[in-house]
Amino acid sequence: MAQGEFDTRPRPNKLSPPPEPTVTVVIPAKNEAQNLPHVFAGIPAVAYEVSLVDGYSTDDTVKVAKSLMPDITIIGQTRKGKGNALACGFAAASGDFIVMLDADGSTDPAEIPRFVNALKEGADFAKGSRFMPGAGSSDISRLRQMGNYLLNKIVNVLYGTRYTDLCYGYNAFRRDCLSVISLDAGDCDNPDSNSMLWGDGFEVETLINVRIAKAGLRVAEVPSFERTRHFGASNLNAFSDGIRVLRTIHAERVRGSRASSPPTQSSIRDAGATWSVLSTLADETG
Ligand SMILES: Nc1nc2c(ncn2[C@@H]2O[C@H](COP(=O)(O)OP(=O)(O)O)[C@@H](O)[C@H]2O)c(=O)[nH]1
Ligand SMILES: [Mg+2]
Repeated sequence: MAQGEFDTRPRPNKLSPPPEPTVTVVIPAKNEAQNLPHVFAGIPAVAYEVSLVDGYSTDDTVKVAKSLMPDITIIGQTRKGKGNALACGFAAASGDFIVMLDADGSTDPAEIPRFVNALKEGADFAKGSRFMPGAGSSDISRLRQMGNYLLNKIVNVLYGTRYTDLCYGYNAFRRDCLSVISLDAGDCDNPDSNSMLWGDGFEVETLINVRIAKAGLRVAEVPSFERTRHFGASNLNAFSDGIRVLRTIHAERVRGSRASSPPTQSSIRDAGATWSVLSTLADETG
């Protein structure tokens, strides 16, 4: 620069806020072509990385997803089940925060900021709940609600947790929780649509909740309203999947404390999850 000239280039502001965390939304989908327009209408694609994990759909799920959201990442799964789909989606996610969203229209994308805010405020795991003030469900049957209540009680007694909704699929977490959640995504080059490991089915949410609790991470429960699935029927069987959940609770108990923990401040916290609750919708506006 010549003498007497001023450097007018913008200087980095030492006080500038840290960059906003990036968010990946992982959507397991099995034959949900008819429901995707309702779901995607509520997702601002520019704000998030969106990944759909296809469960060997025989309808136009993948085609519809691509046409509605050309930037979407489509992922194939390696085995059978919603849990395996989530494992594959998590393994490919690049966001700082990962949000789990269903493809049937029951989980409302408008609630995503609620989950993201809970993580921004310091939670490691933002756990959706249909059974707290400001929450609800028009989708859950009486039988499933009863089963969920009992299984939830068992987990709370065994693990000293304060969950209010064990078997709910709307959750979000910091990506460094992945080492604690520790799901086996399998081999993408050799998918086997017939095989299923523990954790690959609907017991996946319980597995995640129990592992988060055992690792002593910080949990914030977030009120959520579960809407009725728009088209089609649930893939869940209250009895057989309920038994898988029960066996998962037992298996995780037998395995004892997991050795791995995420390389965050959470790992130096005392054992036993700490809790906070976003109990009013007013919390979102902050
Ligand atoms: N990729 C994939 N998605 C699945 C599978 N099973 C269920 N899902 C998806 O997981 C979400 C929840 O499943 P759903 O059948 O609605 O179960 P419910 O909400 O517990 O009644 C939906 O988006 C389904 O399309 C599967 O085997 N593979
Ligand atoms: Mg559903």
